[in-house]
Amino acid sequence: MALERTFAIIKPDAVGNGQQGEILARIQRAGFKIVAIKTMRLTKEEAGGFYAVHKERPFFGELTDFMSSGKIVALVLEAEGAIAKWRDTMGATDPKKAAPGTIRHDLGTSIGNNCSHGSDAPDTAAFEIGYFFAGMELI
Ligand code: 3AN
Repeated sequence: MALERTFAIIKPDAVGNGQQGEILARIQRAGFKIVAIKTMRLTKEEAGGFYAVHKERPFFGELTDFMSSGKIVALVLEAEGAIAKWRDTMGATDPKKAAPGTIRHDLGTSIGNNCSHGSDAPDTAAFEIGYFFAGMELI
C-alpha cells in the first residue's frame, strides 16, 4: 500500500465539547503522522465552498450552518492507505450505524453532529487539502 495523505476535520460539536484532545489521541494511536494542523472558524460561505458537492442535498443549509457554528480543527494526516484508514477510524456517517470503538460511534450524537470529517477518495483529498492549506504548510 502506498503512503497517502487525507484531509480530516474535528467538527464544531467535538471542539465545543472539548473532545479534540481525545480525537487527536485516537489519531496518534491509529498510527497517522499529522502533517499539518490548525484551529479556525469557517464562515457559512467557506463551509458551502467546502461542501459544494452537496449543494443540491436537502441538508445543505443545516450542514453549512453547523460547520460554521464554532471552531474546527483542520488536519492533513499521512499513513499507508490514509484515506480508507481514516474513514475506518471514524466509522459510518451515522453514529447509530458506526461500529463500537470508532470515533463517530463513541463520540458522535447524530448524522449531522458526527464529530469528524474525512476525504472519501484521492481526488476529494487533493481538493480538500488545497482548500485549507497552502503548499508551504505541507512540507
Ligand atoms: P461522509 O462525511 O461520511 O463522507 P456524506 O458525504 O454522506 O458523509 O455527508 C457529508 C456530510 O453531510 C457528513 N459529514 C454528514 O455529517 C452530513 N450529512 C449527511 N447526511 C445528513 C443528513 N441527513 N442530515 C444532516 N447532515 C447530513
